[in-house]
Amino acid sequence: MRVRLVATVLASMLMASWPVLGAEKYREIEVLNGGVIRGQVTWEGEVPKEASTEVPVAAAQQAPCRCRKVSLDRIRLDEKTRGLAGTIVFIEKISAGKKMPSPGIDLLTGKEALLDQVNCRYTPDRMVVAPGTQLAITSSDNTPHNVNARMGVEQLFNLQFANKGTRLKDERTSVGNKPGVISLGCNAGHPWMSGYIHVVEHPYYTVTDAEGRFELKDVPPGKYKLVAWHPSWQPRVIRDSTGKVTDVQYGPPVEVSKDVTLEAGATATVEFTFSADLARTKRR
Ligand SMILES: [Cu+2]
Repeated sequence: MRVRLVATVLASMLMASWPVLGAEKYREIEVLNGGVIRGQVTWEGEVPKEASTEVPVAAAQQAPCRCRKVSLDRIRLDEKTRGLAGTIVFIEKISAGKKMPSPGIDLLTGKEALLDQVNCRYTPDRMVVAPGTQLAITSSDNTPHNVNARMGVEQLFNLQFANKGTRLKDERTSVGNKPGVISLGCNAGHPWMSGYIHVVEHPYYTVTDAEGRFELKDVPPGKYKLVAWHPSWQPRVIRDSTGKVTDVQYGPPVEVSKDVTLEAGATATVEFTFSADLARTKRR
């Protein structure tokens, strides 16, 4: 098992300027003898307290829910199975396989990618889309927001939402053509707001369900590296001298990878284990 922390500034800069030339482009083929890769992502040991820090919300920042506190909600655990929900699982490199959904489709749901802001959270807060996706973005909150989208050090867009129901109906916002992970944040007084959009070139991406289980179908036989990606669970909450929360700094996402060999028409099972130590010991 290999572990790495991604999204360091240096790596992001390198990726941002790395030429795509020479990279093998994904080919769509008819998968006749495909197999299934399935498994579960589980959490081992204690859940760090920071993962569910409750951030007090000042009156002026409150959404229609009038919530006084917002949980950072970084670890979504099924108590019974210890399964970790919301982990994105994907094949790292694959040259050919099933059809890639059109730009604009969220690969995790199979539906149109629509980003909403609900009770001062991005909904959904994890998406996977094709390059060239024109994203629909709206706000259901009766409070000002902005969606500040960055890939590494590059700002892709920064949209203002003055009030409830602000829907860019006919307008769409491009996620660009560069593969990578876009992080979303709000600078309008909601520093805990956090979301991630993976821009990807092949369709073998999925997300773990409430019990941490995942399944990738129609995978051509072969040897692959399977990756489990989590947005990290140890935020730093910054307060001013009066105790008011001024910033929430999330750590770099955590990736765990495993090698898997899939025979034609077979099912391969891969189990991932995440734990608090993973980020602490492997941080660089
Ligand atoms: Cu906001």
